[in-house]
Amino acid sequence: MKFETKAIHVGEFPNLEKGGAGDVVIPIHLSSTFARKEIDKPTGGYEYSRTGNPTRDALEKKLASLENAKFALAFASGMAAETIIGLTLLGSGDHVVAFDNLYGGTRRLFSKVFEQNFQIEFSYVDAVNVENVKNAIKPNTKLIWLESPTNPLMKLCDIKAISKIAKERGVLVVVDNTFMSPFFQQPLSLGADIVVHSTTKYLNGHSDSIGGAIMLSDEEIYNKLKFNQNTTGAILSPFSSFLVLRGIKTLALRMKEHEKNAMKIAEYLETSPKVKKVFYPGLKSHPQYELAKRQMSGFGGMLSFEIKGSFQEAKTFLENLEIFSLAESLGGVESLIEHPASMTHASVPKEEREKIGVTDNLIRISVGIENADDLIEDLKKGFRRIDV
Ligand code: P1T
Repeated sequence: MKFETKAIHVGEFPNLEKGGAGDVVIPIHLSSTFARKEIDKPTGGYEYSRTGNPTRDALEKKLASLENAKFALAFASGMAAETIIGLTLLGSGDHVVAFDNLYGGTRRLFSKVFEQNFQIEFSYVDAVNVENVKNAIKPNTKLIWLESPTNPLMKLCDIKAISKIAKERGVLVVVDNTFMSPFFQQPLSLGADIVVHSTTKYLNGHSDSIGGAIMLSDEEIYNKLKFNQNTTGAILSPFSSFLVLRGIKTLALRMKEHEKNAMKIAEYLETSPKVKKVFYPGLKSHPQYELAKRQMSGFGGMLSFEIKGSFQEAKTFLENLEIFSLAESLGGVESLIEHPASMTHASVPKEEREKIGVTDNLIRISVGIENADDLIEDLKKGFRRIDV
């Protein structure tokens, strides 16, 4: 089955057997518990909704199929999914090699929880250069944690090359695939072991639910993750599961539109006299344009740029737009714009932010699926308010 067909049907084939109502859309099973006739036989396999729920199950089947994984788990948020990966695969004294440019909340989880509370050691490297990752691996390295493209600088890393090195050294590779969605990139097919998503973003696609997911094919690790998810209760609710199931049905259509609009906006920004630099992997000026073409089947809807000037120019520009909402998050149908240094990456210390390029004049856009001409007009309106 091809991607678009899986996105619509997997997990939701109508039950036409005796007793099945034939719903073409999986119902929202709100029941917190499931009754049984015999004490040792849960009816239909379900006991209690923290452990398993039919709506969440349907979503997990769909999520697994989109990443060509055997298994998936749906979580209360992207951060909950990341936390369970850490709790399951890491212990005191272990070491992790991580891309130095990651979502700020992920860096916060690593430094304020895993490092401080559990004595797990992190080396942050510029994974654009595979050698940096290779050189950072130590005898106690358990995981390599990647985003590609990164949030917010749109840097890429070679997932295939890094996974090959990791395999040789017995280290697992986790890829946060939130920015591309499985429509444009499938890290497991490139050799990664575990994929993590904030389903809050493109998978749900409508900025109306917080959720996370893990997809993988290793049964032993899956069972451990599932055990810890059930034990800690980090599950996605039935209603949110329904919203993500519904969102995924239009993922393919949405991603194509996000990309089309992002390309137009990136090209426009490159011509604007108020812009210093644009970061979008679909531009030939992107230093990893060739890798982007090889590793992904599209370039996505996220981009960032440096405005000429400083914090004040960025602030004036951002506060004078009408269609773009000045808001954190991404991946919804509506365009969002934000200032990483003050918003999504505020928890990263200033010195570290500047070292990795999250400067005060950096602006990030999640390009929605409105008409691109209207979006460009809105940006022009903002630029007219600044004098550089
Ligand atoms: O917000 P939550 O669903 O918990 O997901 C966290 C997360 C994980 N990974 C990536 C790459 C992310 O971008 C996020 C959340 N990011 C934002 C809220 C943001 O505006 O970048």
